[in-house]
Amino acid sequence: VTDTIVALSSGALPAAIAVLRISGPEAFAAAARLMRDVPPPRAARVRRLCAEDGELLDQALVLAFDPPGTATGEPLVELHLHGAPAVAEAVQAVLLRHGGVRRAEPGEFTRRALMNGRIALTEAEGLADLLAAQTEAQRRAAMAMASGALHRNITMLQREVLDLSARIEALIDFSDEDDVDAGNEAAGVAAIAGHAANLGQRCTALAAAPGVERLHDGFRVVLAGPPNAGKSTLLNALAGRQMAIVSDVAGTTRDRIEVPVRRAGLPFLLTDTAGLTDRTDDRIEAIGVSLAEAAIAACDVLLWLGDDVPPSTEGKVVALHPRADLAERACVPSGRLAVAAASGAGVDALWEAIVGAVASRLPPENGWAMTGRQRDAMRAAADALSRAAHECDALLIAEALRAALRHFDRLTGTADTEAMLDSLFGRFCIGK
Ligand SMILES: Nc1nc2c(ncn2[C@@H]2O[C@H](COP(=O)(O)OP(=O)(O)OP(=O)(O)O)[C@@H](O)[C@H]2O)c(=O)[nH]1
Ligand SMILES: [Mg+2]
Repeated sequence: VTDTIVALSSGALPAAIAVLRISGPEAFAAAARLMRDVPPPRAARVRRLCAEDGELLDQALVLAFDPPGTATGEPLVELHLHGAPAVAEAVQAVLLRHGGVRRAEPGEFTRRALMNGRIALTEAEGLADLLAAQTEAQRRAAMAMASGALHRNITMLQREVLDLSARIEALIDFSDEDDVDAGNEAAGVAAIAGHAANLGQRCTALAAAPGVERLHDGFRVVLAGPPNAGKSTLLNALAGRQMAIVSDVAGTTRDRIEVPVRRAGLPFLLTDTAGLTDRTDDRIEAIGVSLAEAAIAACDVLLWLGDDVPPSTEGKVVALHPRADLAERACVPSGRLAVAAASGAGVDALWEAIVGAVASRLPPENGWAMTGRQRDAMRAAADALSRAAHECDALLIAEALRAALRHFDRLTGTADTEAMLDSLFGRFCIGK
């Protein structure tokens, strides 16, 4: 038997309104303990909510929804209470005294929506990201995911692979019969392999969607260069606050200093590093240098403050001409962006360059970002399809296509594992 669950679905109290949600087979009966009569489905009514002894607890707007067309797919009642913590607690206490009613676990409403086919797994994942979204780019990517854009793409691929599967199974069945023309069969297999190759390419393209990791953790912008180049001064200017110590002593910065900053609706993680030098006999500075080298290796954007050639990195390099306010540095070499962090000159232009450097790694307008799990499953499907494309044996093609379908099932949640769902819904708040 399914429990009936209750939780506050609105934000922290006190607030103007508190929305209490009740979902499950006993939702209507539990709500009836509080009021004279539960309003008819989908009609908003004001009701006096009373405890069992008749004490008035609140006047509330009550909404009842009958299945299957509800958010959870179950009988659902919403009580829009006045947002005082004591009121919400007293009303919940009455509901919890009803048999079969308990408090909801985090994300349990959404989990039921998934179980009852009200939303797809990728949409639930998008919803989890949406709740955690802190920047505009995160919000847009999560919204696209929550609205099912990825799911629609997967469903389309799934249909085409199923169709190929059916065709290859038919070929296998017929090849048992003696009068089948071997040339025709080979042509049929080749056509199916060609189509599988095309589907595999489409999966690879989908798997190339940007990762949500960057949208969550921020693009890694690393400031590096020789000692005393002005890295820490520039970090402070970019962050708009005093984060790192500045001094004319070479080797001031030893630790990596990380500052999360939002700019143009994007999250960035700025990292100040120790000045790169091989002429130090200070053990601690040497450790700082190796930390700096590691940061450079893992960056998305390198801001290079040295006058020599920047180190080659995986990320984009923005070569700077720092301390441009000094008379002896008035001449800006070509290909260098002049900044004078001490006065703030050039800092806005530098931000533009940084945002431009990460633009290509952003989800397209209304595009979604993929989680690592989704990308793995999509890549595995692409691999299975390319296996099918390179195979001449009908039986092996059929097997590869079945493998691709299993990976799609993992993506859409039809072949869900409990552990994955637990970790997903653990990210939700209670009442969601
Ligand atoms: N005139 C001028 N001086 C600057 C500017 N930026 C930094 N400085 C000076 O340069 C010196 C070194 O600055 P820092 O920001 O500490 O340099 P750093 O690269 O972090 O140095 P380390 O941490 O030792 O590697 C300080 O005396 C700063 O005041 C600038 O834009 N203009
Ligand atoms: Mg420094």
